[in-house]
Amino acid sequence: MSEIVLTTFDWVPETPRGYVRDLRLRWALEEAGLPYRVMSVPFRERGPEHVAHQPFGQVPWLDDGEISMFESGAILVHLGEKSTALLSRDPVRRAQAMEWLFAALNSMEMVTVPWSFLGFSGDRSSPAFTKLDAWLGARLDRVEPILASREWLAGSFSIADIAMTDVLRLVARFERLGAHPACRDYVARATARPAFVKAHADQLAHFAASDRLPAYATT
Ligand SMILES: N[C@@H](CCC(=O)N[C@@H](CS)C(=O)NCC(=O)O)C(=O)O
Repeated sequence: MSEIVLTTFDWVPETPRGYVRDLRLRWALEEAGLPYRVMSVPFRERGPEHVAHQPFGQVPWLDDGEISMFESGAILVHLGEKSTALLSRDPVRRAQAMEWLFAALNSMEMVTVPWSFLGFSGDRSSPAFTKLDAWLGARLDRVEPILASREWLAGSFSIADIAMTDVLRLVARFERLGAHPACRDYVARATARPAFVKAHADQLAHFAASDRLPAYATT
């Protein structure tokens, strides 16, 4: 079996720590019990080698033998093919996991990312933020009864739950799940899983280890 190598930044500022998308893949790998190694690329200097693996100069990407893949959702599917702990072989469950994976990354994250960017920038009374917040609220209103009616999105825990939880975690960070208790409980349930706890702690330790590097020491 080829070695799985997950690449992320060597360092990021405090704010995104615990939320960088390599977390999704660490979490999946821990759930599946697949051995892997973590490699770093410089946060500041993103050279041609980096862009050859991730054309937007972002992270994460994953190497698995002759395969090198970027996009966390695509990598989750790749890992799902390796373990039934991540993706059922039952066609109905599998279809549910795929639709909810895409819903998390497309229907939800397409709203949560601009919403959080504007939220972090501070002006939450701007018309743009108000519109995005209403859009997010409408999406949450639809997901709420679904999460109230089932423990996991596709029968058993799957890659769809990793993606949806990670997307909703960012919303929870701004305390925006107050009116959506089923979403809040779902995030709490998923992030209590030992695989998430380890993945999260490992990411924090990974970035903290670079705080003393000369390139980042004064930041
Ligand atoms: N759609 C991509 C998004 C990747 C992404 O946004 N990565 C962030 C870290 S979580 C990043 O590299 N940000 C630095 C930048 O955009 O310059 C995925 O899911 O893999």
